[in-house]
Amino acid sequence: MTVREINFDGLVGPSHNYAGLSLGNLASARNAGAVSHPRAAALQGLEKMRANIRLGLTQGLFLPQWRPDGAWLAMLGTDVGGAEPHIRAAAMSASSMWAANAATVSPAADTIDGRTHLTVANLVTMPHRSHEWPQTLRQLQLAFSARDAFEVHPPVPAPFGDEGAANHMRLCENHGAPGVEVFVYGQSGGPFPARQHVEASKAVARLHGLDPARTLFVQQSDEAIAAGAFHNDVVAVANEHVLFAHELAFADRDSFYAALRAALPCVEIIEVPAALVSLSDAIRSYLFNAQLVTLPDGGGMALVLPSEAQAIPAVWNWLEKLVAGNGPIRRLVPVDVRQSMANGGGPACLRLRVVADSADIDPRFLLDEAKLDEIARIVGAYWPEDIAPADLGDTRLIARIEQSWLTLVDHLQLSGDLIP
Ligand code: SUG
Repeated sequence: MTVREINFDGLVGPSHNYAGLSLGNLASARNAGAVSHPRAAALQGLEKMRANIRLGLTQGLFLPQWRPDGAWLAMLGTDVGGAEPHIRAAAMSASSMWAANAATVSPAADTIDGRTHLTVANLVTMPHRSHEWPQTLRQLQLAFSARDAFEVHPPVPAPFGDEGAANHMRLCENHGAPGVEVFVYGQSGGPFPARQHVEASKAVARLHGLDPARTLFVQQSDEAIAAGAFHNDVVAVANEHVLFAHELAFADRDSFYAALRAALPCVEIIEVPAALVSLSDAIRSYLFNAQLVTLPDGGGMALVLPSEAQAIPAVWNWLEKLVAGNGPIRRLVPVDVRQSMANGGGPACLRLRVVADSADIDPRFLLDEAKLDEIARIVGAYWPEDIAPADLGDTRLIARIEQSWLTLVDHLQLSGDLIP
């Protein structure tokens, strides 16, 4: 049995658009009303997955969701033709691409019953994301159906907001060893909502059967949320024994670091000082919204980060010094995910990490380069090239979005399981 970290990326769906739906997400607000490019967006995501496979990593996939979400609209007593524009936009959202918000995952080595536990995130704070979980849950139940290896939990009930792995970090000596799980929650963020509630974090930790001595609940700083860090993964990322974080990410960093060092003495904390990289530059560049990955064959760690980080000299200079030193992070791998970035989603938002044996996972959710080529061909042939928010009610566009999804799902032999 080979347990390794698998990154499941959410494929950008054919309805990807910029409707400005996420309060507190500065990129989403800045690009509200812009014309989106769903085909280019999905191809960018697929190239990121390919680059990770070429780094020697194991790659999985979550499918986009059926849009418009007619079941949700029906619960609101309407349909896509009759809905008000903001409700229609919410029903058309492709936001499930950000798989870091799909679920929280506790690997088998951390849980009391020795199985990997996943809790689908309720995403209740944002209306356009609050209806993602039923279709996400369905995919999780399929991908992780092996009951001896996995337990998939339904969402924590509202009103306790849960945004999944975007507010969860795991530190350990190596991926298969027992870890320390860190749940980061928000309390207030000035004008912006705190999307992860401590009640939800604690519920997930209990449901997963984590050891309280190896579980930390840490408050995100109000300042970070107010500056636009609507999820912790915008200001911090962890992998194995390394925590890479902005100095202002946490409300009480000294206590957090002390507790982390006590629970995992081998931890290495790499902190970026605010004097060198301001919170605002960190959020503009999304340098922390990186995939911090362990390269195979003792190659150290690499930071797969958005190419936007190269455009801000304070950020790029700091990173170049970091990899020139003798630390655990040896390589910078910039990737172009600009279409997702324009809605506030960097490389780390687009993936959910699951530590497991790939033999236990439904192979329809695992990728190799040949499968990537086929998916790229379908995206190239079907995904719309452009969408302006005003087009979202257009019946021809809707028919095309539906056809794109059906073609992909059929190709991946998931029609029988995913079509209601
Ligand atoms: O929830 N954007 C997403 C971005 C999520 C990023 N994920 C992580 N940080 N892990 C969000 O705010 C855009 C909404 C729009 O269509 O305007 C949006 O939902």
